[in-house]
Amino acid sequence: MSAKTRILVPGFIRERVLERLKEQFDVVRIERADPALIARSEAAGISGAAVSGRFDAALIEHLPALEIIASFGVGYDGVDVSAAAAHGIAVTNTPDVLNDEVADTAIGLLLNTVRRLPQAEAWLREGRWVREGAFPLTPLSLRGRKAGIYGLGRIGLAIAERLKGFGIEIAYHTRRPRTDVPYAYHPSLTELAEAVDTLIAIVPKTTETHRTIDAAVLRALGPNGVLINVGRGWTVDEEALAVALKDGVIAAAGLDVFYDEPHVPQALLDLPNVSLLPHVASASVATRDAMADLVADNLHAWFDTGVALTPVPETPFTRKTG
Ligand code: A2R
Repeated sequence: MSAKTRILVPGFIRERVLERLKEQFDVVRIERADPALIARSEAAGISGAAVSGRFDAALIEHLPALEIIASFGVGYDGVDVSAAAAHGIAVTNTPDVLNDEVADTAIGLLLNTVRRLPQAEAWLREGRWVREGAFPLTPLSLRGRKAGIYGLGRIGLAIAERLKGFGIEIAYHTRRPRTDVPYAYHPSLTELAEAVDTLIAIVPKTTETHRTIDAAVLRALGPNGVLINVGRGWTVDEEALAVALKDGVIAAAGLDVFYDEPHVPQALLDLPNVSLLPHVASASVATRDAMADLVADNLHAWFDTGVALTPVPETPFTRKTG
């Protein structure tokens, strides 16, 4: 019998991924994605990898027989995709299966932020309803809001679908306008922020999106403005945001993602007009199971059929055999 294909799994990954991989492969575990943790002789026998988090060029270059890296999550900024592409290695992510969960969370975070629902619940739990009476009326409401979606991709579209149900007007900014949606397109983020009062960010972490939500964009959003971010913390200038929230440049923000997770700037923690979540947008058992299955299914498909299910656009490779 021929030896089983060997799959490297560095660092933490959902147990379900490991269970699914063991159906067909030999799984090689290392504590973290560090080439020093795998001897050259063993590295030479690794054909695939599954990862949740970082996989850098040094590790890629340490694995001469590596064909594919299956990354957990739709954002694959932790994997050095240019290094992978340069070596002809396919990279896969887990798109689509999390769209609805992330969009649901975005709407929940928007409601929490605008209607201050977490603060209202704390008011009840702290006995203040009994002692002091009704929770104060919220100055903000969803009624009459205009939403601007920064990144109208798979998840952005699912958010737009939900916002339609709330009777909210929708506009968007992407690099290229879409031809398949009725929403107003704005060629720059600042123009979008000027046109709306509710900015929802759901763009990937790339060199182009770094701290693009800055002081100027927040000024354009205006004093009734609400910022929601469910994409990457990388996209927001957090210092400028804290100042804008403190000085009333915008009204409120709801954030599920941060620049240096799990660290949240004290300046944001100190503010009453920001709703903060610990990066939970896709974090239900059902959705994380679906993501885990897609990681494993990509590896199974690659080694069974030579074609990955969800390769990222930078690595549209098929398997070279023989
Ligand atoms: O720019 P386009 O036309 O490629 O549209 C994409 C947009 N986008 C940008 N918009 C403005 N400026 C940029 N520099 C820029 N780069 C990308 O973001 C597209 O509308 C959207 C990304 O959509 P998808 O690739 O379908 O990603 P998905 O599945 O919606 O997930 C978005 C992100 C992930 O990358 C994770 O970082 C996060 O959500 O969980």
